[in-house]
Amino acid sequence: MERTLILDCNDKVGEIVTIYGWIQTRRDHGKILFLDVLDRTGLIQVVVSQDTHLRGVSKVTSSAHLGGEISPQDVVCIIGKVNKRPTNLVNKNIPTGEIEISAESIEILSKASELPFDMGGPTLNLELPTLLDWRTLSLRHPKIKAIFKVQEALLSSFRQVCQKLGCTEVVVPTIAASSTEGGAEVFRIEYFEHKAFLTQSPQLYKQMLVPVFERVFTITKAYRAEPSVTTRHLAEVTQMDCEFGFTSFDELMDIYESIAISMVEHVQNSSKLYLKEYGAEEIVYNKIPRLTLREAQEVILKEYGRDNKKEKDLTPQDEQDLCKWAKKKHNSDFITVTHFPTAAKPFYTMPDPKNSEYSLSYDLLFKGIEILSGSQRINDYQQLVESIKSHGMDPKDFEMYLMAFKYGMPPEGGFSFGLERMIMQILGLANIREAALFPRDMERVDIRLNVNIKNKK
Ligand code: AMO
Repeated sequence: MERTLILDCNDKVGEIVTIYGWIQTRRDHGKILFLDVLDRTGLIQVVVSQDTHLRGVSKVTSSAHLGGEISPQDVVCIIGKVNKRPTNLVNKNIPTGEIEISAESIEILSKASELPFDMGGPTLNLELPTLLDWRTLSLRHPKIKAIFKVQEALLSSFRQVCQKLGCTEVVVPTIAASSTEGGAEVFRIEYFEHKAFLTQSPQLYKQMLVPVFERVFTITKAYRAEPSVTTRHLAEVTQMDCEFGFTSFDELMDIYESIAISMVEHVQNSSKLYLKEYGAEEIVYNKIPRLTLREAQEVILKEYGRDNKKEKDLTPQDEQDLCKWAKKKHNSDFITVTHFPTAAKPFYTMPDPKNSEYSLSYDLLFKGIEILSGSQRINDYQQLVESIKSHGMDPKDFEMYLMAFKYGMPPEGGFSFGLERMIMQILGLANIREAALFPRDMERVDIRLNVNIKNKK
């Protein structure tokens, strides 16, 4: 018989259906056995009685253990009748809560080994390292899976908005001959007989593509050799990047703020059930406040009593406090901070023509953490060559990149959203590792590595 997806059983009351899926839980109640069965569309309760025919189930013991050896994560094919549940047994928490299947036959298609922990509860009560050690299994739990349905919603809305803005989607290399963001946090790799780097961001390539497409976007991996363990840093990050030709500093901020709002709106509309599972608060976004770094540091001093006015960046505590302030004063979960010191930014960042000590750069903070950064870029060839030199690098290492500027580059700029940080903040996760399917950090590449770790906040 043709397969019926579990969610579609809602329209098949009184009919015989065939469902395929995984056993989520089994509950033995004397002469009746309840199975929760899960497929890609959802979960349904299946009632097994003594009349149910068990195919491929070898150890069918009588009475108490109806269903014999059926156990969680077994892959099954079940044929049965869809019935309305008695009113007092309706489960309002699931979309199939008003129905159940009375099983006529069950076949085990793939038997699961005994599980290392209970996967039947509404949450997986495991420490993060255990959750990650058993990733293939823990991802199957509906509450963990929900994180990656939110990820999917963010990715697809980012893509849609960028397409509407006239950006061409590009795929760029992650192996490069030079580093992009500066600093020591770069992975060196052996590339045949040469040295190369894993890209810290798609930065140079997206800029090189502006004279080709004018507006581009990419969703790509970026690598950061962070030699410490924090709750907000990964060694492999998913970045959602844009680059726009013929745009001013203010237009760039308008654009990324509208993309952020569109993504959040889309997630709030499309992923209500997943957000509810995490008790995620509704996200508020009126007009997003914009402060320069120095203005933001004034707020920190006035409202929170910390004098960081000489610092070249925000501290993690500053980010949290500024977000609290933006919520209280402006009813916004977002806040933009601009004009970071030029000396502290990568070589491609445009100094502010009004005061070159500061740059035309911005960060977007969301619910206590930076989720995006970017800038207006230096688009003049000679100025860029000088900037590379003043950052202690050799323009010869940037030959291909500089070529794009030598032959006609309009005023341009862009930005990059960190996907995992967005998910973490939307769902209120305690650790960014929960927001990556297979997170990489200093102590883990799927399996735990044996390393000395520095901890930082
Ligand atoms: P930046 O280095 O600020 O800027 O990165 C952009 C965004 O990527 C995310 N991010 C990270 N997330 C988790 N772990 C990390 N180690 C990590 N590093 C970065 C953050 C951050 O805001 N090329 C510029 C962007 C541009 O100018 O267009 C860049 O990479 O959310």
